[in-house]
Amino acid sequence: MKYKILEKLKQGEDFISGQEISKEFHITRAAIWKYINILREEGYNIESVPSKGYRLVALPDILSYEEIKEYLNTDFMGRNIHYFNSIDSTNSKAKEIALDEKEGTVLIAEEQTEGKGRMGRSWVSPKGKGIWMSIILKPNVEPMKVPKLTLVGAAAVYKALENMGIKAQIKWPNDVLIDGKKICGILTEMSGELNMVNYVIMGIGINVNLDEGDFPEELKDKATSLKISTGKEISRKELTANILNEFEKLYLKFKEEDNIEEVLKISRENSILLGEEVRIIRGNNIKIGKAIDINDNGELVVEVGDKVEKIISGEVSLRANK
Ligand code: BT5
Repeated sequence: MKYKILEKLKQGEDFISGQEISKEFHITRAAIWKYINILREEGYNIESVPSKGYRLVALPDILSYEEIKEYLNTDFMGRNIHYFNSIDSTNSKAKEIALDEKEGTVLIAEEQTEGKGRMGRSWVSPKGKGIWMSIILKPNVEPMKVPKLTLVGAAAVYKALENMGIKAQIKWPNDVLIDGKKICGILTEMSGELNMVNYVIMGIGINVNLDEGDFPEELKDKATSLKISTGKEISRKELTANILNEFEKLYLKFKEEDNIEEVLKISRENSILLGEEVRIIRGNNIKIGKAIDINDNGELVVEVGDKVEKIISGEVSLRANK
């Protein structure tokens, strides 16, 4: 009911009387008042004037389905959104519910208190400033193909930013950068058996409107936000929908045709690693080589001495003294 009232307020440019709402939805004035207050708590600025009724003054930039849907043009991606004001980690929660949810279900939180990076690292996710979301996927593909999905996610973020006039770069396999600093990280987690995928959780974190002070000291040199780099606030709901729109198209090609051509093109043309010296870090073992390609399987090809190595996952970082 509250969303029906919200829709009605969104349609009207001027005040809508309590009587009109009450007649249309067959509810009492007291009930309308209750729903209006709930909407206000969610961040909607609704003015009420006794003789005139209610008027929506401003829409909040919150990441509920109600706010995202007007920018969405997907078939199934993001059509079912679980929205949280605060949560430990959207990836952790997604894993709890994945088996019971449809493919394309998205979990989004305004804040994460225990946001996760890869290999037990943490992800800074302050309230109302970023996009912290996880997409539940159920591709009927061999588990060994799943690592490619991280590249699909990064390419979708790249394209969505491009649609909004922002130029980014991709650091294989899971980072998106601006001016050499990280604005997005992707954490892909899978549950599967030897030859079958139960589900994949694709966690995407984007620093949208964070200010310098939102980053801990140790990240200030390595991380930035869209607001810091462009000098203006970016609509989180528009960007979220844009990512889901782009992701659905690329994901369907991956899943149904095993085709990641466009993803590879984007990854190669906008790679921060290709042509550079990289460190391949596997536990205590560190090798130095030159990244020369991202091959058709989505693996990073690195020249180490006179040998060529293909890297599927693992930690690859740019040499610090580059
Ligand atoms: C990642 O890991 O980049 C994956 C991040 C995935 C975050 C999303 S948010 C929604 C979903 N739910 C979750 O709990 N996680 C996912 P990795 O490559 O391991 O990078 C982690 C490292 O990046 C940290 O050790 C820090 O150095 C740095 N870092 C932490 N928070 C950051 C931030 N907000 N922006 C940029 N860098 C950050």
